Amino acid sequence: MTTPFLDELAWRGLLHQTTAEQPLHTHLAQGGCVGYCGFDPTSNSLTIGNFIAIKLLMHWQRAGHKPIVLMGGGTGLIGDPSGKDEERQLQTPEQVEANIAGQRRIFEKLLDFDPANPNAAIIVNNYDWLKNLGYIEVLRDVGKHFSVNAMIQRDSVKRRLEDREHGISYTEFSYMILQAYDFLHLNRELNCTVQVAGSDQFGNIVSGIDLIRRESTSTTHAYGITAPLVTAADGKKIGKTEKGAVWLTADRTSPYAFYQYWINVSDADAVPFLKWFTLLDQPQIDALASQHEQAPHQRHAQRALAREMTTLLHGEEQLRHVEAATEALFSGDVRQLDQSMLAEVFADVPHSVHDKTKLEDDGLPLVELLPETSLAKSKREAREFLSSGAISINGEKVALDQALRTSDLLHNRTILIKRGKKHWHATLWE
Ligand code: 485
Repeated sequence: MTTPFLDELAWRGLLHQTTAEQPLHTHLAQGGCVGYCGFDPTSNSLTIGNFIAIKLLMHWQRAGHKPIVLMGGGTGLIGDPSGKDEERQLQTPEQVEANIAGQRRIFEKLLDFDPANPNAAIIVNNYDWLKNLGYIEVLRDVGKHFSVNAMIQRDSVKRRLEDREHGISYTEFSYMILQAYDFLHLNRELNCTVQVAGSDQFGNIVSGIDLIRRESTSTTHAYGITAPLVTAADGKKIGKTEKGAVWLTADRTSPYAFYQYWINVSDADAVPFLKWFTLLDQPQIDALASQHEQAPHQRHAQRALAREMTTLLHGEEQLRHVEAATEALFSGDVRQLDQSMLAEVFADVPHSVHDKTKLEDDGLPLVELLPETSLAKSKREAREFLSSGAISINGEKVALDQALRTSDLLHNRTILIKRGKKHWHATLWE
């Protein structure tokens, strides 16, 4: 028996664990199943690390099943201890609300919400049902099914019990009960039978399945499917750069920086990343993999990865922009960049601010300016670089005695200086 969803995850290296293997296969083979993944809104955007879980839902939908995105408006007020060695800072309800709005835009881009489709995705917020639960009611109806003996054996809790210094509050200790209750609620209300997530959530998923078994009729079944917590080949977390995480929205990581992240992944990461992150199919990735193996320096795999990911998250028009910008930077032909792309491309290079009036009349000699930038330490060094022809202005080589003038300003504000092949500095004139 083949189950397109699990087969797809398996060849991509995205399948870590499932519950009840055989019954799950039979269940999925019926088609049109309802499955969910929960996201606690701890930020107003999501990172490429979170993308893996969204990808599970994308494959789920493409295999004909119905995805539910659960936004943890309730659980986000509590804080999941899974994988955290310290108690979390409580978020305010306003923060959680704003974060949900921020994350929603991402899901709307990546899943099909068209209600005309029988397997259209939907978004739910667990605050809607968790807020109405009464304490006495939960302790009697739900709490009785949870053994504290078992709860303290769970990794997330155990670690914190052993670590006296940090410990765990009753609040976070109770988190798994809420997540279990969500699964029960979605099972009852929306016939949801599958929960997908990263492997750190396996315990929480099993708690839900147990609760469903105890609370429902004997015919109800529920299953869990997890993806591995993927890491880069050097063992590091994916998408963490010196400048912080790589985000899925343009307000936190510009499309240019996003594209650059993918184009620069290591040779060892390129093919696994194609499988994990893109929607390219197996023959397409196999073809790229063999090109990559024969001529890694041509970076076909990285280029495809950058193209696919930028299109998925930012659209084709943005892809064309960032490809043009990348080419301009490579060839040095930066004069053609429009104002906003200029800002994106040079957002991460060293820059300095100068007095615009100095550019008037005879202008400002480069020998004087360079020591005020990151490119030369002294006038002597500046003279050396200039006379060896190492310096270019807005992409054009300059001579030793050259001065900068108002006519050199790009978009009336910026002059780009480059030393050698790749040391850029942006001067801003105000
Ligand atoms: O009913 C649920 C309520 C909340 C959650 C899941 C189901 C969220 C879950 N407890 C959680 O903390 N998830 C993490 C998060 O929100 O950041 C991450 C997981 C990761 C992957 C991702 O969410 O650590 O493995 O599942 C979607």
